Amino acid sequence: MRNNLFDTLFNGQPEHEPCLQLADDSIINYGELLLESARVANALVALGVQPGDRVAAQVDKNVAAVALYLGTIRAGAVFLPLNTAYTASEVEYFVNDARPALFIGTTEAKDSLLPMVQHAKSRLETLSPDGAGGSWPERLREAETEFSTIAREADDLAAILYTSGTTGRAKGAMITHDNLASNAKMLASLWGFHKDDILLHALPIYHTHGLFVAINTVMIAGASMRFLPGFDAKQVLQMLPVCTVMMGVPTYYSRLLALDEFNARLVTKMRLFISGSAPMTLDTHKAFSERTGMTILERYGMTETNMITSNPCDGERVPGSVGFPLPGVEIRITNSNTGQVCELPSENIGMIEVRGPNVFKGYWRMPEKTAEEFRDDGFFITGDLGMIDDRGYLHIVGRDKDMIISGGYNVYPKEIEIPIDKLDGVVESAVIGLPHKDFGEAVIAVVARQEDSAIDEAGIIAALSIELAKYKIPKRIFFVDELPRNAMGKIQKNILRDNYGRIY
Ligand code: MCA
Ligand code: AMP
Repeated sequence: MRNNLFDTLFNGQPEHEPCLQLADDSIINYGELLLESARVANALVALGVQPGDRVAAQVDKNVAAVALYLGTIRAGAVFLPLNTAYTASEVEYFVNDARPALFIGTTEAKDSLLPMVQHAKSRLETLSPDGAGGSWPERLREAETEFSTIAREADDLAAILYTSGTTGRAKGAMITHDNLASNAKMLASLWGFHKDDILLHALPIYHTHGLFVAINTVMIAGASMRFLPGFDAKQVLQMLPVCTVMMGVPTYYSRLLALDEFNARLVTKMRLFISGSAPMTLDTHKAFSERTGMTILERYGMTETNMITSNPCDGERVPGSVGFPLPGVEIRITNSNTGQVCELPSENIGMIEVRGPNVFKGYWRMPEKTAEEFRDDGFFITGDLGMIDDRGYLHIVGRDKDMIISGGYNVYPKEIEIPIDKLDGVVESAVIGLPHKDFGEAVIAVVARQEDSAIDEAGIIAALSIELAKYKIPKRIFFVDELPRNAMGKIQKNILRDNYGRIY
């Protein structure tokens, strides 16, 4: 198949119909996005960006960022979005690993970005928080508004999204045009998206959830979005009455429920609330149904696989379950020790594995890591533990990977343990996730320090803040004389979780 994702998304959309409606009520219609994405594609070509080259973007959420995504795809280049919370040292790793031909960063970060971007022989352009200022809009002003979209093969790369790993070293998930096109088509149909739908979009757009699940699904259906700069519960309350669908991480829903003003009257136009990226508690599900009379639809996905399963739109949505595999997607449960496939239907708990057009091509320049995470028959090993009940609903019951999900963001303990262990006065550390009312799980560090060391919680947090994004910084640090180990010498994080789980 030769078809650029861009053409799939824009196929037949009436140009005068709205696509984005901003918080100030201004509307960007499909036609304008078509022109803006052409400008972006032309500007990229003028800078020498070739099909297959990476275009990295660490920018705020605005219309220019959406056009940058669409224009990059249109030019056949590979979009590489980066969380604006990443520090310069985190970004340096991505730049050196991905070697983007172009890096678009915020105007504020220009001075810290320029040396590393130049060192990687890349080029820096800047974009202001509102998307109107910086060197990038200057370039776009000179660009033509027509562009003949570059044809791509189904398995050509459309995007690389970095995802942290157990070793603390982030891996670039290579996502193809067909991965995204097939998932968007499937989700739009499964969730019944139509052109009159208005999605309340409060998610960040540098991860799968806000970028692909939200934007691609809306666009392929010719629907529109209320495009908010971020999640602000009060602002969301004001927008709910004019929207028909909302997507969010569980924290969004628990924050809404914390507001007394959130009630059924505000959601009379809403037809669907979707949650994912992290487990939603039964309490939140229940409180939400009681307050609104609606059941949240929970779905399950990963950066590497896009969306894997979803509860039905028409049919029973089972709280605590993530539903059925999307059409065309296969899942199975295997024994996490032996890899043997569990017979279905089965209530055995094991590793969730997935195969289908949604599953990524592999990790960027990490063939061994890619091979480790795929079975010979093409199934991808998710690292999530689950079981399929006798009605075919998948339930996620835990994780085989040592990962914490805080407010929908994944954090791997190693990323934090490595910099803590490097500090003077620290013997070793263990990072764990503990239940947290707002973020679902919170990052907590337990540190064994040298006897004479004066290092304290504030000192460690200050040191980490230079290196790590804020959401990875431990919410608390506890000190111990030594960390508990088993007979094999492995730190027993379960004991730490039990000890501190009670007092957090
Ligand atoms: C902000 N902080 C956090 C988080 N977010 N700490 C831990 N976990 C977080 N997620 C820090 C802030 O920097 C701040 O630090 C303090 O916590 C309180 O900030 P607050 O104002 O409450 O935060 P916020 O700006 O309101 O952000 C919270 C948020 C945000 C709205 C829940 O984290 C968010 O939008 N999360 C969505 C993540 C997401 O899109 N995930 C999808 C990944 P200080 O006090 O020191 O300043 S894609 C995925 O997972 C797969 C594919 C899937 O299935 O979807
Ligand atoms: P990411 O690496 O950011 O793509 O996050 C993917 C991980 O988020 C999955 O491997 C799951 O552990 C988790 N996840 C996503 N959706 C759900 C959900 N509905 N329930 C529980 N965990 C989820």
